Amino acid sequence: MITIMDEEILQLLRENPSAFFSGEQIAKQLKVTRTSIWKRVRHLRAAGYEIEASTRSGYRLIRSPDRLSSSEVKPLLGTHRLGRKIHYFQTIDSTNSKAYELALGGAEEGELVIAESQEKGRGRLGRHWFSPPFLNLYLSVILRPKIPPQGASLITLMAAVATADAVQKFTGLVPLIKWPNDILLRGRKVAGLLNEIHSEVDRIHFVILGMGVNLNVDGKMFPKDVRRVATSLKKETGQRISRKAFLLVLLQELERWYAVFLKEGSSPVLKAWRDRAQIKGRPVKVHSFGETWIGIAVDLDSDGALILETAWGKKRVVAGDIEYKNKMSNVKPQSPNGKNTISNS
Ligand code: BT5
Repeated sequence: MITIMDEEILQLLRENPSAFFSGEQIAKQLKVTRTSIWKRVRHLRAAGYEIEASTRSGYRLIRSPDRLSSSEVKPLLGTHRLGRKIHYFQTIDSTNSKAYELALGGAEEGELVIAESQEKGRGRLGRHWFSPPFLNLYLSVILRPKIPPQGASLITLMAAVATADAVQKFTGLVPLIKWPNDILLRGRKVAGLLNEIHSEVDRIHFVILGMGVNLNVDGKMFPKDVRRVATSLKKETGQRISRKAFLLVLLQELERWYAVFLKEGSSPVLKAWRDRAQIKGRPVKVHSFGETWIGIAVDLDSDGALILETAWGKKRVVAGDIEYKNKMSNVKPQSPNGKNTISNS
């Protein structure tokens, strides 16, 4: 574990990367003994930091590992709103659960929870998110937009657009968004979003934007059921991805799109989402609250619901999963086996 004292030592070493910092100076600044500095330096080396030590001159930071701790990320951040405070964990049950707890306790807009791995990474509807250590990105962002709860799905769409833009800026590859919030490369999921809100009837208290992006995980590592549907940036580009560098781009894109959403409202977000999703006119099978609908995707409604043309007329689907079908003739029309969750538009 990287302690606060470790962070402070690193901060001092980073201030003047080309020069040595004597053990005595560091000890004086942090008001501890030289022996405890030496112990922490040994610990930092074991954690992957390359620190040169000279008996005469002191310590010099040569190279940092690809870690996403506050001291690694914050000095590089180009954002204003996002990341002013970073809660970092080597491992955690779920960054979303932690962010929710922090937000209930008064954490401010823009605070981030970042973990190197998740023991109970969560997908939507109680599903699991595969979260192996030190390979990918597991991030939750606390937002406090002054909007009614009905606007929450627009925040999800906004985050999907920002993630897709970040992937494209970083790799040059062009991702597609699959309704509601999967980011796909060559038809496989490279990122997923889990957004949770806490609200009263007419206003949101906070939104937790949960983002999982597969960066360096190898295809073979995915559990069998996930392997068929998932990919990573490394797999798609053939190159190892700097998680820190990707995180910086992702936060910049998210901050940019959030500002657009707050200033200009939903239309630029919906337009960008439609461009990225290319769903109009595609035959789809939709699973929503235990019901299955088959039809042609007509559009995205202004609140983010999917509008479907079915044999029973137009349907609005507010939540669920879709499968793309190549041709309508490949799918048998199926009548829904319930009501309420899908309403006539
Ligand atoms: C999602 O759910 O796609 C939302 C995933 C959100 C994960 C982030 S990580 C940080 C934050 N903290 C959390 O606890 N969660 C968020 P859904 O659409 O329900 O997709 C889940 C399905 O995707 C699973 O049932 C698997 O089939 C598949 N899957 C699981 N792990 C995956 C992975 N690493 N990459 C691609 N697909 C995966």
